[in-house]
Amino acid sequence: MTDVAITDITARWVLDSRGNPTIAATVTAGGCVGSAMVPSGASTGTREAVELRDNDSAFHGKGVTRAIANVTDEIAPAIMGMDVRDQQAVDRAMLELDGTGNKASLGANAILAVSLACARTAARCSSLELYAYLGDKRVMPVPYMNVINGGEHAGNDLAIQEHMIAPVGAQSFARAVQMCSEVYHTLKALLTRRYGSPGVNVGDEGGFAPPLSSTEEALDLIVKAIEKNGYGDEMTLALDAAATSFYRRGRYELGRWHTREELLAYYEQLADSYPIISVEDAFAENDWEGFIAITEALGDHLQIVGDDLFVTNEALLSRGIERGACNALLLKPNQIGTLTEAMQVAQRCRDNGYRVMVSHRSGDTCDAFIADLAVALGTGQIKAGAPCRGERTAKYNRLMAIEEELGGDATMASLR
Ligand code: 2PG
Ligand code: MG
Repeated sequence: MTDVAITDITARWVLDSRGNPTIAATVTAGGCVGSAMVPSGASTGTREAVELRDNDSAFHGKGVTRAIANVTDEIAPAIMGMDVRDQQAVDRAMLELDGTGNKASLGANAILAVSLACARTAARCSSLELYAYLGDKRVMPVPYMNVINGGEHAGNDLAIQEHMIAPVGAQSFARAVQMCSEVYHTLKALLTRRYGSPGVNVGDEGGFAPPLSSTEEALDLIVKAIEKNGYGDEMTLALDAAATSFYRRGRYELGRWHTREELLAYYEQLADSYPIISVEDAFAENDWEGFIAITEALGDHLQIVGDDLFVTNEALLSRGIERGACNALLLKPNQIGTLTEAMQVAQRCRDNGYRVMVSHRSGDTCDAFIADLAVALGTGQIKAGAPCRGERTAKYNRLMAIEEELGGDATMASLR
C-alpha cells in the first residue's frame, strides 16, 4: 500500500438538472477526499457507453440503484488499495472488471463517477488544483453558449437543437462570459417584445425556447442581439443540429423533408448568410457520407464537429480520420466512461489535426469537472449551455476562478 492508496469508496444518488437521479461517488485516499457527479444526455448517440438504469417502477425506470451497488459491491473491492494517482491503472481495472466493450455490465455512469472522483482525490493528495493535476496547459477556452434551444431540449418546433454564440474575439474568459450574458439578455428583450413572456421560457440548457420553427429566424434574432451590443466583430455563431433527431429513413425533416444533398446545400446557404464558425452533428450518426461531404465542402473554413458520430470513442474517431469525416470532436467524458479514455481520444485528435470541444450534457449537475479538463487539455473550446441555470453557470464560474488564479499564466484561446 502506498500512502495514497484508496481506502474508501461510496456512491449515492443525486438529482440532475432535469430532475432525474444520477450517481455521485466519493473516493478517499491518503486522508484526501474527492467527489464527482455524472451528467446524462437526452440526444444520446446509440454507440455511447451504457448508462445503467434500473428500468423498474422507481423514477419511471431511471433509478440508479444497480449502478450504485456496482460501485460499492464490485468496483470498490477491485480498486481498493490502488494508488489513486495511477488513473490509468484504476480505469483499466474497472474496464477489466466490466469486461464488455461498452461498459454494459457495471454501467458507464458507475465507472465514470469513480474515475472522476479518483482524479479529484489525487489532485488533493498532490496539493494541486484539478486543472493543474490533469494537464500542463493553461489555456482558457472560448465558451460556446447555447442561447436558443430546440430539438429534444425544448418544447418548440426548432429542429436544430442548439444555436450558440461564440465570443472568439474576447481577450479574457471573464470578458467572454460578460459578452455572452449581455447578448443573452438583449435576446431576452427581443424575444419578449415579439412573443411576450412565453417567448423567454428556457430549455434544458438554459437557452430560450421561443415558439420559432426556423433556424433562420433564431439566427436573425441572435445576430440582432449581438449587433445591439456592438459585438459584431468579436462574436460568431455555432450550431449543433443533432441531426439524428430529425432523420427518418434516409431523409431529414427540417421544415420539409430534405435529402442528404439538400441538407448539405442548406448548411452551405446558412454558412454564407451568417457568421457561423462551427457545425456539430450536421447529419445523423450513421450518415458517414453526409459528414464526409460537409467536411469536403465546408471543412476548410468551418469547424465540423462529430458528437453522436464519434461519441468520444477512439475507434470511431479513427474511422473518421481515415474517411475524412469532420475536423473536430465533441468530448463528453460520460459518452466513453473513463477519464483515461476521454483524455486519450483528445490526444488522438491533437495528433491528427482534429480540434476538440469539451462539452456538458443536457442533463447536468453543478459538478464543474469539465471546466478544469478543458483548461488542462488546452482544447480552446468548451460548450456548457447558456449563461443561465446553476449547472451551466457552475462551469463558467469555475473557469473564471481558474483564470483569476492563473493570472498572467493563463492564455485566452482565440479562434479567429
Ligand atoms: C449535445 C448535448 C449537449 P445531450 O448534443 O451536444 O449539448 O446534448 O447531452 O442531450 O446529448
Ligand atoms: Mg451534440
